[in-house]
Amino acid sequence: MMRKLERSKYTSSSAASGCCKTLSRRSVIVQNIAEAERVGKKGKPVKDTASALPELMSKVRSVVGKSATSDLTARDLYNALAYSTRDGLIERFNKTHEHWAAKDSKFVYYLSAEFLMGRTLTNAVYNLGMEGKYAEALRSLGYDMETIQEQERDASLGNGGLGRLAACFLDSMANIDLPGWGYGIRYKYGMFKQALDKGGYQKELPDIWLTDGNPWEVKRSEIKYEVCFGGRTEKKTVNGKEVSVWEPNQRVYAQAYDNPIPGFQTPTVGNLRLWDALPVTEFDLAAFNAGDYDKSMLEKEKAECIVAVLYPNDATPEGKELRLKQQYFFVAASMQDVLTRFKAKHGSKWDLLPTKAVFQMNDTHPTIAVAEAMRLLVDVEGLPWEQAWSISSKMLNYTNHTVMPEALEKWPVKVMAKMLPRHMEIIEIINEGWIQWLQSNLPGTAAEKAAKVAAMSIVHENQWNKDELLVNMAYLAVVGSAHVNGVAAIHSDIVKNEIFNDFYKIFPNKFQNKTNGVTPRRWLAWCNPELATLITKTLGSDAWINNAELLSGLRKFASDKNFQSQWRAVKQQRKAKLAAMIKSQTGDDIDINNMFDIQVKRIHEYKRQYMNVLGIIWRYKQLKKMTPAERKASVPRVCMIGGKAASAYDMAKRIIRLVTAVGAKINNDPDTKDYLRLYFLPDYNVSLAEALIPAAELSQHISTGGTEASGTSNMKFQMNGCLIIGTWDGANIEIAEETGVENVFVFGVRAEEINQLRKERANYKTDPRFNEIMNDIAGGMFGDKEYFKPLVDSISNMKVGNDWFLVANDFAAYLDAQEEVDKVYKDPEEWTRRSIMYTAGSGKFSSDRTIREYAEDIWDIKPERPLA
Ligand code: 26V
Repeated sequence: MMRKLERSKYTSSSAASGCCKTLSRRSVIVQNIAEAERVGKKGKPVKDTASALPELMSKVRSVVGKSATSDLTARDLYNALAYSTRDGLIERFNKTHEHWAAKDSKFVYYLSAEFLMGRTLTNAVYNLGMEGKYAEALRSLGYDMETIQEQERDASLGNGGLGRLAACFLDSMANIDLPGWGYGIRYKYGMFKQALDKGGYQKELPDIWLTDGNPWEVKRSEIKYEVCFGGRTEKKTVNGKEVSVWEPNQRVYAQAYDNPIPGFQTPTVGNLRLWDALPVTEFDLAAFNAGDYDKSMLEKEKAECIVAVLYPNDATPEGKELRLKQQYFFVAASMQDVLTRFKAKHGSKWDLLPTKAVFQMNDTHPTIAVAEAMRLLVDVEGLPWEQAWSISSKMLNYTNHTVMPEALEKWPVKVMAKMLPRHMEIIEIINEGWIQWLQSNLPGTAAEKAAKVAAMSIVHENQWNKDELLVNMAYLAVVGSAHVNGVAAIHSDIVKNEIFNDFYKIFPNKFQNKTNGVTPRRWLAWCNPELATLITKTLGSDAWINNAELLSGLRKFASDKNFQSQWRAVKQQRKAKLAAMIKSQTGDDIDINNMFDIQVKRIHEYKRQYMNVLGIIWRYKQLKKMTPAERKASVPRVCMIGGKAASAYDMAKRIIRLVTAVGAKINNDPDTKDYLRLYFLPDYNVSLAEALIPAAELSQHISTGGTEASGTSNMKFQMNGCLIIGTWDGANIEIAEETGVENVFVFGVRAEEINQLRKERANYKTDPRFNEIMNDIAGGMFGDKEYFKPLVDSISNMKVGNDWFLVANDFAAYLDAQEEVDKVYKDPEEWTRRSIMYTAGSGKFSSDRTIREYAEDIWDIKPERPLA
C-alpha cells in the first residue's frame, strides 16, 4: 500500500515546530525580549532592518493575549506576526485609497466567483520588504519563517487555474499601481480538503479555513447592501410611464470584508472585497418567544447558506439554483457598491460612469451583471433604456476560460424567472433588441437569417429537451460587453473561429487575446529563494522581480559550465527539500539524483493524467524485463501526480485510484523501486505548488490539442527552470516559442486535427503497447479490476463516443517523446542548458505583462502610484 503524503507537519527547519511545541531555551529568549524592549523604549525607531521583536511582543500581548514570558507556540507567533504585518498593510492601503480617491482615478473591478489566494503571510512580508526584521526577531525566539508560515491555512476560494489567475491578477494590479479591486464571495468553506482513504480513494473533507480567525481581512461593518431574490414583478404606472416593479420575497445583506493586496517595491496596496451574507433580521424574537425555535433562526440560516460553499467548476454543471443565487449575490452587492461610490462623487452624471469604472467578468459566473447593470440604471436610477444600455455595454467586458461547450453556463428560463423575475424580463428585452438588430443587419435570405437568429439568440431551446428554454449566459455576456477575450493565442482563435464565430463575424473588433500570466513574486522570487538569489547575482540586480523580461539576460549564461553547475546545485537543494517532505510523510527514501517528474492540476479526462499513468505502467513493464545492468543504465524517475477530482466526477476519481494502485505496486517492487516511483500527492493547493514547482525537473502538460484554454502552472514550471513535455495546446505553444521549440518535448495531435480524428475513432487501430496495458489493467495487474473497468472501457473498445480525448491516438507519440526526455536527461549539461533557457524565456508570462495589456487594450486605465 502506498502511504499518503501530508505536508502539514513537515518542516525542514531544525527549530521547534508544530503549534503545540513551546519554546526551548526559554530563559535566553526572555532575555532577548527584555533587551529588545529596552532598546525599543529608548525610542529607537524600529526600521525595516532593525529587529521587530518589541513590535511582535506588543502583538503577543494585545492580540494573542499572552505575556512575553508565557510559553509561546508557533501559532501564537503566527498571529502576532500576521497582525503586525497587517498594521503595515492597512496603513499603506489607506494611503493608496485616499490617493486614488483624490485623483478620482478610473477603476477596474475584477468580478470573479473565485480567488485562489493561498497563504498571505510570506507574500505580504516579502512584498513589504520586512523579511529581514521579522526573520531576525523570530530567530531570537527560536523559530524561523518557514515554521511560522506553515501555521497559516490556504485561502482556497477557487477550484484551479481560473481562481489562481484572479489572485495573480490582483498581485500584478497592485504591483503596477493600477487602480482596481477584486470582487468576490467570502465562502465559509472553500475548496474541499482532499485526503486518501486506506484503499487509496479520494475522500473530501470540508475546508474550515475561517475557524481560527482570519488576520488578513478587515470587516467593514458600515458597508452592507441589500440583495433581493424571488417574488414577482408588477406593472405600474409611474409619472405616466409604465414600469415593472420587482417585489422580491427574500432579502439578505451583503457585508463587505476587505483583503489588502500589497505590491512589491511600491507603496500601493490594492484590495479584494469579499461579500459575506447576513440576514436582514438576525433573530426572530417573536418566533422564539412563541416557542418556534427553528423559525427564529431560519432567516439567518437561509442567508448563510448562500455563501456556505464553493461550487466545483469542472464537473458537468447541474442547474443548481443556489449557484445562481451566489452569482447574483456577489454581482448585485459589487455593482451597488461601485454605483454608490460613483453617485457620492458625480451625482447623476451617469454618462461619466464608463470613464470611471470598468468591469472584467471572469468567465460566465458573474455575467448576470449585464442584467443587473440595466436594472440599477433603469429601474433604480430612472435612466432611459437606450442610455443605460450605452453605459452598461461600454463598461462590461467578458473573458472566456474554456472551450468545453458544456461549461458555458445556461440557466433554465424557469429558474431565472423564479429567482430573479425582473432580470428575466430585462434579459428578454435585451434579447428582443438583439434579434431585431440581427434581422435588420444580417445578410442573406429570410430562411438563412432565421437560422442565424435562432443560433444566436440569448434565450434558446435546450437541445436535449425541446420543452425547456435556456438563457445562454455567454451569449448575454458577448452581446452586453465592450470586449471579449480568450486567455492564450490558440484559445482566442478558437473563441473567434468556433465558439463565438457568428458573433465574431458581426463584431470582429470586440474580440481580443490576452495570454495569461503568473506573478513572478510568488511563483519564483518567494517560492524559490535560492534560484532568485542566483538570478539576482548573475543579472547584477533584482529588477527582474518587477520586470520579468530581464530574465532573458540569463540566455547568455545557458551554456556556461560554471553557471550551469550553480543552477544544478539550486535544483538539487529544492529536490532535497521535497524528498525530505515525502520521507516525512511516507517513510520512503528518495534519491535526489533521480529525475523529478511532476503533473499537478485538477484531475480531468481532457488533461489526460490517465495517459501519464499508462506511460508509467509501460516504463515499469520495460524495467521488469531488463537485466540489473540494463536497469542501472536507465534513467531513474520519481513521478508525482497531484490534483483534486470534483466530488461528482466519477471518472476522475477512478483515475486517482489508478495512480495510487500503480504507485502501490511499483514503489514496493524490489526489482524496480530504485528506478521508478509513483506518488499521488494529496490535497494539491497553492502552498503545495510552491513546494513542488521549484523542485520539478520535468512537468507534464499533456491535454488533448485544442482543449486546455491556457494552463498557468506550465508558466510557473517554466519560470523555475523545469522542462516541459506537452502538447501543442493552450499557452504551451507560446511557452515553446519563447523557450525555443527545440527545447520542449512536444508531441501529439493538433487542435485542427481532432474533429476529424474523433470521427474516425471507431476504425482506429490502437498501438500494441496500449492494448497490452489495457489488458493488464483489465486483468487485475493493479487489483480493483471491477473498479477500473469503466476506465478501461472509456478509452478502449473503440466505439463512437469513446476516447473523446484521444488517449489511444496520442499514446505512441507520447512514449516516443518520453524516450527523448530520457535521452536528454542523460546529458546533464544539455538538460541544464535547456532548464536555463526556460527561465530565460519566461518573461512574457509575468501577469504584470498580462495586466498591462488589459489596462491598455480593454480597460483604458493608467497606473497611479500613491506617494510613499
Ligand atoms: C469547466 C467544465 C464544466 C463542464 C465539464 C467540463 C469542464 C471543463 C473545464 C471547466 C473549467 C472552466 C473554467 C476554467 O477553470 N478554465 C481554466 O482557466 C484557466 C485560466 O484562464 C486556464 O489556464 C485553464 O486552461 C482553464 O481550464
